[in-house]
Amino acid sequence: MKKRFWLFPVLLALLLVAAQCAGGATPQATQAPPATEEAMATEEAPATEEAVATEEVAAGPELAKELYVFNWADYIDEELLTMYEEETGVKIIYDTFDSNEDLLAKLQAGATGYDVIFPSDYMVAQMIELGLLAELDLNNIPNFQYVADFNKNPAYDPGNKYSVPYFWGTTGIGYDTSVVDPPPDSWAWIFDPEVACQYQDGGINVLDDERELIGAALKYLGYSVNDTDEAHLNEARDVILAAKPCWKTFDSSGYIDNLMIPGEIVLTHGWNGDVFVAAAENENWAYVMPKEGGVVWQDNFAIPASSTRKATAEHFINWLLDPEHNAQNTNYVWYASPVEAAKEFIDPEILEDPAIYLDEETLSRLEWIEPLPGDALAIWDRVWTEIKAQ
Ligand code: N2P
Repeated sequence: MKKRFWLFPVLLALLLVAAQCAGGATPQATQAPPATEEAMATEEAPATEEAVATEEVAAGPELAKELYVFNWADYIDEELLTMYEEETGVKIIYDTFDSNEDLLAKLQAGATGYDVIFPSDYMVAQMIELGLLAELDLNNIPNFQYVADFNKNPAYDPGNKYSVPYFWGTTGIGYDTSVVDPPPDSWAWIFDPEVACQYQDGGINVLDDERELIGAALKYLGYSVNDTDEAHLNEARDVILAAKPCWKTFDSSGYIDNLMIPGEIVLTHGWNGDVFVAAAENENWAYVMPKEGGVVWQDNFAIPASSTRKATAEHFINWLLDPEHNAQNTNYVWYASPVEAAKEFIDPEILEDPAIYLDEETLSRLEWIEPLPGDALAIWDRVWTEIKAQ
């Protein structure tokens, strides 16, 4: 974990100045009293938007004028954002991050403007521990009732006090069937230079993600993705450094586009939905879970403790959990939805794919990433720095 506490006062000062210059239109740098949300919606919204907001949410909360949403790349049907804006009059300011560690670093650096964020399982636990998340009022998120039992009440957040599931999926290998032959069945296709370097010219991408990439190398070596043994972590580093010259890119936020460009990438360490989105565009793409196993994960909606628009954030979360909105999102991103009642609106091709809605046998070969104790995290961070430095 990068410690950037020194940045906090500097950023705070900068944000305060910026907020004053822009008349408060930038992310909030200070905690506003609860009444501010109300004031923003009723006093500042243009007359027409105000009318829409009042009509649509007659029985709901007063909504803020703006909502700052911070998500993974390629992880929402942006048409839904427009629909939400049109229905409510709330303007969404949307931005993306590259990894859980990137999200955490931004919050720890004092970025207090975000209202809705999407940490994965282990990062929810880590953020709760650090006091970075606001407690949710599930009464304000009635569509939570549609979330499947499998996805509810997770070990990383018992009782869903701080998070509500967004999507869940797996991490494995995507490959271009017209080039990669025989099909990969092992992490050797990424980590054994003898195999991987055959596809060096075609192009190999790996996720630029500490827990995912070191985790995959640990799986290849027969260890757990949550291993804390320094010797094993050094071994994983050496495996990665030996294969690294065969790889073209470390990319987890723009790689879908590259999979769609002919001749750019033929083999990728990747998240299942991302590969399926590429496959919908180019049918040569396929996804496989290596025989050594891989990662199963669940990403979540959460509200930073610093958010000053909590009621609006809960309203937005509830809106996206609405079965029809949720199905529209699922049909766009090709990840499994936790919303049981959305299933009747989800494309059968997605619903019936056992690599998206996993069967028990597949699940049994997968591991969840768990939060690491501080001393182990320091070893992981050192190994990751050594990997990226060379
Ligand atoms: C979507 C990113 C999926 C997030 N592009 C994996 N946790």
